[in-house]
Amino acid sequence: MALGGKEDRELNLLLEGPDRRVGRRSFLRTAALLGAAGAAGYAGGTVAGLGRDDGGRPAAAPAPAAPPLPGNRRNERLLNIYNWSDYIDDRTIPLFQALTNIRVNYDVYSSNEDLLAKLRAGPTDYDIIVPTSWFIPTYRTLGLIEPLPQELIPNLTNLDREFVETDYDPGNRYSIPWQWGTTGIGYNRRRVPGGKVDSWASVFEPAAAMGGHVSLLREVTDLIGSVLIYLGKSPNSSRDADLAEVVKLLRSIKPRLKKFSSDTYIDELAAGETWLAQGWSGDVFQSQDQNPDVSYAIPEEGSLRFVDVMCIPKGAPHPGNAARFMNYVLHPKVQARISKYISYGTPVSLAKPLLPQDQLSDPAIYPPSSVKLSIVTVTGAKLQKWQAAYDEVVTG
Ligand code: N2P
Repeated sequence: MALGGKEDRELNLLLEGPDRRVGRRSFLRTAALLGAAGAAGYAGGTVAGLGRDDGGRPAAAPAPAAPPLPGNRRNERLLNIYNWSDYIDDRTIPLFQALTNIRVNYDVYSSNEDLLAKLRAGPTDYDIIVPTSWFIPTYRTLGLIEPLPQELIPNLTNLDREFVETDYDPGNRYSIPWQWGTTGIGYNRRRVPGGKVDSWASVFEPAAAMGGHVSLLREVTDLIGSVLIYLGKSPNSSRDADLAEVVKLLRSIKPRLKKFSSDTYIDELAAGETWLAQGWSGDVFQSQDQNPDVSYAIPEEGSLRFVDVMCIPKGAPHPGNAARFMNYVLHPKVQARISKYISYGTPVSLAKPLLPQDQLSDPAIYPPSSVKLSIVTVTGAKLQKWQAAYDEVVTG
């Protein structure tokens, strides 16, 4: 039975169950439609360079003043989100917009380096960014993020303890987890030797027959960290000799690679153009949804585990609206909807009863503690060294 009042309406919206997963292309279509609806239906202007729907048109005449929302620097019912590509379902933004009458501009990137470079280049209008947790000390040192208005985020209490008691941001003063995952290998079972992959050797010393069908991540930390693990070094090494070995190995295999990619590999794996891709767990499952020959492996040498976290850039125009979105995302039903769709791990265990059993029991999504997973930390001189090693290989 449909419920009536405002609170009931909010409940109805939250209660909408996890939706089916649809491909990224359908999401983009949905987003375009929503953009049009947003432009017609919501108060507030447009944000240069951020809107997916302004298309260069002049901003519409201001709508009649809506009651101000506390906590913002600009009195606008707007929220500018900058998140990873392929990292959200197709319902969360529309439902949040309908629930709050806050219009969302949603923009995407596909590597921490791209995100950090954009933030370092000067002020942006983003209200939420989602770097990987191991970059938080760097963002703090550079003064690029501000404390969260926790009083507007009561659902913080839903977070699992391990995502609260962290070394990068104890107590979530600056960051709230979005989702977490692992780095591994997506592969096409019909194409790889023996139909199975269990070692980093498959991508870091690919068989000649795989030539032109292998891709590696366009992401400094994952690329350098995983090769260090493969070489038997510490995944956190910044020793010059270790990094020289990493560069040597990657340079030697570069002619066999199709490309470095941290986004297009999803479709390329699905299309059967790429047979082996270093990739992130949920991304590979999204590929598998389109092509059942695709599998995901966490190599036996071990790998990396990451948590991507929502932060508010310093001086953001709408920190209050950012907090309202963070609070919404921490609701178990919303967590379940996102997690089900993108196949990454949720930091809110209360969402787990709402997830399909096959996802919960999949060791590739929720790996048992026996799987060797490391967390890297990248700050200061080490970040520069890793970046230099990466540049030598990827751009050199
Ligand atoms: C989403 C990839 C996010 C994981 N496509 C990388 N931290």
